[in-house]
Amino acid sequence: MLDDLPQRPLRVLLAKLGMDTHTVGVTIIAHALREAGMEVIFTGLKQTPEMVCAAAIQEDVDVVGISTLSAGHTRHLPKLARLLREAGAEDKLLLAGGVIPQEDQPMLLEAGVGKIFTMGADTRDIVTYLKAWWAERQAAEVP
Ligand code: B12
Repeated sequence: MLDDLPQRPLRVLLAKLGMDTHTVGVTIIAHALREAGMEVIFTGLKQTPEMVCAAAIQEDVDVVGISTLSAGHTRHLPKLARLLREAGAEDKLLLAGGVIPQEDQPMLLEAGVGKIFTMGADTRDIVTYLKAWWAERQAAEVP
């Protein structure tokens, strides 16, 4: 039934926050999402939460994906979630991936991160998760 709905491609903003220069994971994710038909915008490195929030609104994306491997996740991700909320953009899915220890995850989910994929995550699972989220979101928007 959902297949009958007119669907626009999911728009995803990918970003790296702070001084984290690990680029392999985010590059793989960008390719996987593009191959799955999604529109992907990569902000590049050394972004602040403020820059990412502004870009997410300006680019009108549905999903904000942060790749974090240098231990900045407990500082940057809650701040980004708060900025998105304050900007009225809490409907965007905040997605995180990278080196995020299990013990930090409940706090991040509580702070507004929608879903976390860590080291070794299969890109097919990430694509499946996003497609399901998008189908659900579009179904909810149908009057
Ligand atoms: C390669 C590497 C480097 C390379 C990076 C090269 C590059 N251009 O990317 C170099 C040598 C430069 C480097 C430098 C450093 N590194 Co380094 N590095 C690694 C290493 C060995 C592999 C990372 C990698 O590429 N993995 C492969 C990719 C495919 O995996 P991934 O990024 O995790 O992505 C997957 C998932 O996490 C997820 N994902 C990732 N991002 C996203 C985003 C979204 C939206 C989603 C949905 C999913 C998702 O999907 C991907 C597919 O499965 C890791 C160890 C490890 N096992 O992770 C250490 C590691 C990340 N590095 C580490 C450290 C400490 C450093 C340095 C500080 C070392 C130093 N003293 O200089 C510097 C920091 C540089 C900086 N400013 O950020 C630590 C980080 C520790 C921490 N977080 O607490 C690690 C974990 C090593 C360790 N065990 O201590 N590093």
